[in-house]
Amino acid sequence: MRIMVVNPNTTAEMTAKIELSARAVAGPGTRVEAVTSSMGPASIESHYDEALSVPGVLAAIRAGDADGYVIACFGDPGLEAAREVAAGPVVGIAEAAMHAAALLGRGFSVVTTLDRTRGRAWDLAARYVAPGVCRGVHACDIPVLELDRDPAVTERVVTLARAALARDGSDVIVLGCAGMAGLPSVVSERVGVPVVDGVAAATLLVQSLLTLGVSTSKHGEFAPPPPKPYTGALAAFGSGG
Ligand code: 2AL
Repeated sequence: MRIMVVNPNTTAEMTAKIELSARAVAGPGTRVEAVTSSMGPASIESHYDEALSVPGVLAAIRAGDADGYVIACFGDPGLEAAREVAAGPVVGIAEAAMHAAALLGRGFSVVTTLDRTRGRAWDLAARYVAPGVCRGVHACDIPVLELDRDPAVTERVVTLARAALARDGSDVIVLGCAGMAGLPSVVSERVGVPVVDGVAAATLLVQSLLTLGVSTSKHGEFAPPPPKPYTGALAAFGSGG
């Protein structure tokens, strides 16, 4: 089977890291290809960035011919729209990580990048898991594109994760950015609880859905969108009409 992992930001170095993380867990019969969005923000750390990342995500998925898709940004940008247009299952990394974490303990804490992204993480937790399962969302205050460059990242995430576990009374840590994909084992070893990276979790969830032989229901809400013309910069996204 072939899984396309879409990096919704336009930074190719980050895509390479995402691809490594997805390939590290994919089964022997699974081919993983990570693609960088062709338009939009270099990193996603605001509602504005997130909104403007969605056309690139949808363009990549519309052009893709994989069996299933991962949206590799912790805001899960464009997830529902992607389900309408993709031929196979689509899973977001926040969705996958939070569902996985909820299977591993009574409650989890999210460790993310900038303080301003915490609201989106809380919104997604309210959507994906039962009340009280997400116990806290904590920011390490490192911008997405600094995650690779700042040698203090692991230490900051470990310190924050320890404090989060104590303060929130949680059992599991969720890493709240695709740029943290390389960190789960080192953080888990240091902190002593399961640490979930959404890129790996989403890749394996898509692989599982494909192995089960199931995909997004096209019965109602996620049927292909009604054809109509689109104008201006979005003209290529329209059809028929
Ligand atoms: C992210 C992410 O996963 N990719 C990106 O560009 N921004 N998430 C975040 N919380 O900063």
